[in-house]
Amino acid sequence: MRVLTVLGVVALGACAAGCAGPDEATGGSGSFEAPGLAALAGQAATCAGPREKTFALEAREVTLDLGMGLRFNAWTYDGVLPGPTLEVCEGDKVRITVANHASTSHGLDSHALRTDMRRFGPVPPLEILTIDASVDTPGVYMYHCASGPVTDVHIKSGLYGAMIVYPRDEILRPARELVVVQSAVFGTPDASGLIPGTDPTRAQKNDPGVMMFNGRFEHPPLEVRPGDLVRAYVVNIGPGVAALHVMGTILDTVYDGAARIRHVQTYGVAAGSGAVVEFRIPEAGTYGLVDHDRLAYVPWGMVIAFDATGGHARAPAH
Ligand SMILES: [Cu+2]
Repeated sequence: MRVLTVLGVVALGACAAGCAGPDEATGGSGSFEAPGLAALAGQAATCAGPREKTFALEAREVTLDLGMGLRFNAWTYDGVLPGPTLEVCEGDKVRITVANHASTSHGLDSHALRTDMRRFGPVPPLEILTIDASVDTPGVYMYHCASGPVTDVHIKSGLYGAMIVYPRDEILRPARELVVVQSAVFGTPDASGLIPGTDPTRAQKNDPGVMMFNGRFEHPPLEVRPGDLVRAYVVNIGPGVAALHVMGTILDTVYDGAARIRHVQTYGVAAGSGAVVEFRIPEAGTYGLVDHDRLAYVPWGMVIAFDATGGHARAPAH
């Protein structure tokens, strides 16, 4: 297994292919684009779109490359870990379908919905679950498999993702945006680096083999400039509380439900919850988003680096 250090990660320096160009940086907005990072449509495009939105997901069993020489026999939505980010706007009507192409029953429970939980399934293999509901509360929410008493193992096997409900009337500040989904793998790799599936005993004890952001152990540094505002839509699948911290700065604003919390060094996001966090890049340098209670996993890549070493002057007031 290839092990990186914090400095090793942030010292990668030059931005990997797919990072935003210089014209998009300072004072810029829009989704970061990088390998392994889901691009976002964003509030403006999502809220300008049709007020009825349909998401067709597929439950699939796939072997995923997690990076650092490890692979995982995962249960997924659409073959990716985490599942696709579902972007909707406050007041939208939403239809979510899950076509079950896996070998056991699966469903879908989105925390953004207020509806009879029995509508979340599960459905057996080869059947399609359909959920119709509306979304009325802005925020970033967890969605996950719903399969009765065995839901825990299904979630821990990879059936989870983030759903963003953008506010319709409150226009968000221009920012560079990304989704951060924190989760874990509850298994042990074999000699070839394959984690053959979820170990039910470890799952029951909430004893992860390794934890990760966005279903991967490797994250290319994201290019930013001093003065940039970064907005992270954070969902914690679990286990435990994610102690969200950005090394080198202070969280400017945390949106947690209806609350607006200012100037926080570290913010706790419970398992099964989400928060939208904003921070400004104060000066040229490198910054790292971590779970401050899980720094032990940094050598396994559990850090997202922001690279502002492009040599630009310190930004004015922020
Ligand atoms: Cu399931």
